Amino acid sequence: MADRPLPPPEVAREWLETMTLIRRFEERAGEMYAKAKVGGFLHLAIGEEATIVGSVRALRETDYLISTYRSHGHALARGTEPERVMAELFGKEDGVCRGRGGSMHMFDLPRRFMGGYGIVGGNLPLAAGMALACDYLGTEDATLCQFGDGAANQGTFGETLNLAALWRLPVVFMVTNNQFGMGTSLERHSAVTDLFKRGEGYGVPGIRCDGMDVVDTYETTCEALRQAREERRPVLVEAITYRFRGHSMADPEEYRTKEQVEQWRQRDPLTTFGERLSAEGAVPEQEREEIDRRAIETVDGAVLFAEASPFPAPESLYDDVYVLGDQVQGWYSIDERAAGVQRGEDIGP
Ligand SMILES: Cc1ncc(C[n+]2csc(CCOP(=O)(O)OP(=O)(O)O)c2C)c(N)n1
Repeated sequence: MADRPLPPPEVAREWLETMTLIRRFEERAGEMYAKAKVGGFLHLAIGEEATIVGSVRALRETDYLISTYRSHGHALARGTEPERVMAELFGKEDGVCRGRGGSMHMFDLPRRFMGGYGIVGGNLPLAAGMALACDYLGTEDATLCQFGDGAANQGTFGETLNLAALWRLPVVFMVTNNQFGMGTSLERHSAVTDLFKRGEGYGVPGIRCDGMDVVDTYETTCEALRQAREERRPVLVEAITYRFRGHSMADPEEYRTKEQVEQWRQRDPLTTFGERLSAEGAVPEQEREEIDRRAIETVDGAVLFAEASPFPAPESLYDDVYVLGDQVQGWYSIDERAAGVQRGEDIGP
């Protein structure tokens, strides 16, 4: 397919800047994980930058975005400060969730980035809820819900698409088809590998985009959002992409060959877009180096910020957790500050 025309140079440059920032951020996050600065899991989206930036840039500021555990890039693209994203990875107080969420649970309410979810497919019903709220309140806001090819096999996929079509909700479901659900390839986990066709039986039309091409992803997502917003019906977009790194940091990658990875790397979205911008005179090569240098500097600053931020105080452990009353801890929690273990039945009003 012929390349779609580039957007105006200043727009294209900003896309390249954001994609570069995500790449450099993810690389450094991986290094920090290896140095045990990051606890829990860490899922990198290196290789998926065009899918992230192309789709997020199609959103209005008032639209909602919801993603998965692989969502540092989504937060960055939505405008969350890199310092606060890195501090969250470090489990520090200045993180976006005050260090309580970690890598899998980014969240930025003012920017309408509704997270970061560890449960595969768990974000689809939530997205339908957001779209229902927008509809109910009579706004023109839409929701973009991103999930992986593996998640398309979850029951929540069918349940949510059915309801969204029935209630004509303004939501775009984007399946980020990076070819694998952990160590299981698309061909091994799915009978129908044209994932964009999966919604048809539920009344959700599908379109496909090249998720390695930021321009194609942007244009396709814009059209899907337009339909969702104006025609009041959900759309399923399949973005074809690839993750260059393992599923998470602990992945021996025995399910794919080095040759396959190398083949996809030839289509590295950052390199191909950067080279195209230079070839078409939008961003000279020298300026691309400058963009890269600035991204590295920003990430350096984010690491210093995260290092300097304090860990949450131990006594804040029970802050913001679900409780049954104003003062009373839930029966399932053990309040170490209390004299005895509280199980609810012996707690007064
Ligand atoms: C309900 C549920 N089942 C299983 C898991 C374990 N798990 C974590 S990631 C993952 C693979 C999901 O793959 P995909 O949806 O393609 O997303 P990707 O990791 O490729 O971005 C699985 C099975 C989980 N987190 N939640």
